[in-house]
Amino acid sequence: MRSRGVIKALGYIGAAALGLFAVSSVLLSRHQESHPDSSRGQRAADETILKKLEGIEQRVREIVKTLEQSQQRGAEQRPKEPEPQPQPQPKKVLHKKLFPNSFLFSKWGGDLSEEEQKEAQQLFEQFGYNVFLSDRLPLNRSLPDTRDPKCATKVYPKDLPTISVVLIYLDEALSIIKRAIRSVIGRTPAHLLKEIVLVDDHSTNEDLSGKLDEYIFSIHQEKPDLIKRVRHQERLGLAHARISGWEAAVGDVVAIFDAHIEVHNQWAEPLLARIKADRTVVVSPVFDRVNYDTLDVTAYGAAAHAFDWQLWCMYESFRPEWYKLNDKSEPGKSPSVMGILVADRLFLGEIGVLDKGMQVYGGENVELGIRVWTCGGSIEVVPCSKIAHIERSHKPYARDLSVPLKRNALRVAEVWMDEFKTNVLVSWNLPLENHGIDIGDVTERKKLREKLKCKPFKWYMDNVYPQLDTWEDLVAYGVMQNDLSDKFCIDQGPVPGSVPILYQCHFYGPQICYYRQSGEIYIGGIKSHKYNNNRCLVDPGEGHVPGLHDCKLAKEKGFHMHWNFKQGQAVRNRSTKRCLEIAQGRDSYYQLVIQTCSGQHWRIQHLIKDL
Ligand SMILES: *[C@@H]1O[C@H](CO)[C@@H](O)[C@H](O)[C@H]1NC(C)=O
Ligand SMILES: *[C@@H]1O[C@H](CO)[C@@H](O)[C@H](O)[C@H]1NC(C)=O
Ligand SMILES: [Mn+2]
Repeated sequence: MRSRGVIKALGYIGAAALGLFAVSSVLLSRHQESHPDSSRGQRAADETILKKLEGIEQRVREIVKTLEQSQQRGAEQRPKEPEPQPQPQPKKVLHKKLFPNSFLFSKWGGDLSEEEQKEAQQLFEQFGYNVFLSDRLPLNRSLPDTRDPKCATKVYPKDLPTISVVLIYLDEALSIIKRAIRSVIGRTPAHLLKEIVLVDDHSTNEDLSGKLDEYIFSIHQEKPDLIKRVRHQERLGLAHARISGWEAAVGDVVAIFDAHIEVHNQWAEPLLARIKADRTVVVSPVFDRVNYDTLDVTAYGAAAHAFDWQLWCMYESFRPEWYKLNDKSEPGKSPSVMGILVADRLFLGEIGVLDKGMQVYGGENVELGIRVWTCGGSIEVVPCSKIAHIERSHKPYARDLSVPLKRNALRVAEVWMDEFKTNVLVSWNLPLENHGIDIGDVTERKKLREKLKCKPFKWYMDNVYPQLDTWEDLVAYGVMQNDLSDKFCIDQGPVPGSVPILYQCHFYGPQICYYRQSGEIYIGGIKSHKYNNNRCLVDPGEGHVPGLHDCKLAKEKGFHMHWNFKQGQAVRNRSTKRCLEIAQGRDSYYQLVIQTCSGQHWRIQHLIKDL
């Protein structure tokens, strides 16, 4: 009786843990933008998952222990808690922590009164960063010089192009925008700063009208007409907002930034010098991270800006040539920009600025990257130019950013990716035909591509972004279901772990499978980059438990990892004569097993080539 109760509890919590994993893996992919470099970021993400699961395991162990103890003790009295010892009175008043689980207070705010905590937490939830603290820091606070030491010794020409700085915002905190303006004025040579263009994509907080007007008025006492304003009467989305900032700008060069930034000393000169030397280069500064809770600056090294097949942006190493230079102050070529971009104003216009058909958030930066490279320009990240950028805990555009990103990514694929557009559909687990998502009208963008005589996407893959895996021999993808039970799907199973399972279908990442021409079956995702490893279904050769192992490792160890499969037929390895099947365990639930083929049939959701 007793052990059964415990097992039930375990089973239930195990399922909850799996559910949590499904959700957390989805959430994590959403935050890739924030990671300093892809591999480091991914590792950190994996570690977070591991920690979470370890935490859950620990909880399970504790619960099991408690259950056992309480059952052993039966009606016995619980041992008495030790009497609390009188504590020496601290001199400082200690306030109760009202939000012990809020990320805002994990490192900050220990000395806040309860009233202050409430205010700070409310502002944090509204804006995604510490507005309470921002309101109390000087607008002209100094920032640490995080550049490579060589940068400070560089000398730039005096006669550089002028620059218009466009700050885009949507419901940003007033003090954050003021600090951005203050830093741009204070740290850009006055003869180069043509103007600051504020673009308000229809914010709703009232601070951003009256009080911001007052601040601008005070700046105009000293620098008349330095600040221009563009206000949208309805929300147009990030791409559109950026375009309207470009349209309002008149400087030789336009810099399009988020408004939750502060520029570092000498941020503009290296960018302007690069554009003066070659007007077809679109450049990006390097962002340092401003932590959303403490507003401290964490230095980031320079890295290329890139993306995966879903078009989430991410950091990536530069091409090998950059490392051979052995000079961290030198600009590096980059497949794309992350959103912050600086370009010759007229050149940006000639190649089509940004795609006005993009909605809400995401994808427009990748579209720009591919377009610049394939239509005659290039993109560079310039290490001597640094911007401190707040990584918000959440973004205001949409609760689930994957919805607009998916739609915008399909647009990019349709216009720019030729035969590789399949990969975007595959990565979002959409069918190749009739995916049912309205991507808007793309005829103008297709015409633009023709007019500019842009190179094919294959050229971009070969020459600009060879780290991206072409997925050329992929034949099928999606969830895999067995004829005998269509409520259940193959699932990667507990993580960490190496045993795939059968689990109620939820259609999230952990259940998506990929079948390659080589006979490999991946479970729980496919990596976009050649340097990352996938996890392959393996027949361990003995016993009935299937395995799921890093494919490269499995190959080295000589595991049986090649499967014959046709739609609606068996999944089988001919040489071992065994099949992936399902069988009822002692508890009468179906389990995933490897056994002598009994004629079971599998279906995979989508086919790329006929199977
Ligand atoms: C900020 O401005 C104040 C008042 O103008 C000035 O006294 C102070 O030195 C400035 N601080 C920095 C770091 O520039
Ligand atoms: C079955 O497994 C063996 C050993 O891994 C492998 O050499 C063989 O190619 C597999 N059979 C098929 C049809 O993939
Ligand atoms: Mn941002």
